[in-house]
Amino acid sequence: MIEQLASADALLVVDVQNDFCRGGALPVAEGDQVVAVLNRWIEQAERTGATIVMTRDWHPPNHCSFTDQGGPWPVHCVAGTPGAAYHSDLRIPQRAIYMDKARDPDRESYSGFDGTGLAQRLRLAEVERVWVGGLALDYCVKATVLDALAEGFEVHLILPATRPVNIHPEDGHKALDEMQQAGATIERNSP
Ligand code: VGL
Ligand code: ZN
Repeated sequence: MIEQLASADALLVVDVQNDFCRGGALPVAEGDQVVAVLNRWIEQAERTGATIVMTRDWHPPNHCSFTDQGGPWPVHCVAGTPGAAYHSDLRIPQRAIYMDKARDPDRESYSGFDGTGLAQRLRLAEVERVWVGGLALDYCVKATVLDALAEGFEVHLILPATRPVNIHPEDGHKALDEMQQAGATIERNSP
């Protein structure tokens, strides 16, 4: 891991939900494996007073991203359903910014920063660096990392804490390249 998370750090836990894990509607290969890694980061953030942000993909039943609405994805993460719940082994911190996103039926939204006011909240908390993990690397994690950079944060992607959907086999690698080009640091090691 890094030296130690501190109060100027935020941990962003992106969409660790049943539908993106084994047996879910839009499963990411090895998606479950991010849980144990992220739990260790969450515990450290709780201990050190770092800001924790927990996001969920939280769609209405008629969301435009669903194939039956002409979109690219099977029905997934419908608000309030078991598939939209956090993975049952994920540590749910008492003190965190909880954020449910992509709730507008007519708009796709992959980034935790998109229309949520998250950047402002992090600035109010005097956050300078963000550490990002979760699902999926090539969609919501990538979009969140790129927006965090655009908002001026120092961004670290925790590689062992994320997995790609890989609709195309190289998508995960391309996403990493893109994030690195944009200024993110890829952390290949993690407790
Ligand atoms: C996501 C596809 C569709 C994600 C959300 O969380 O990465 N991917 N909706
Ligand atoms: Zn979605």
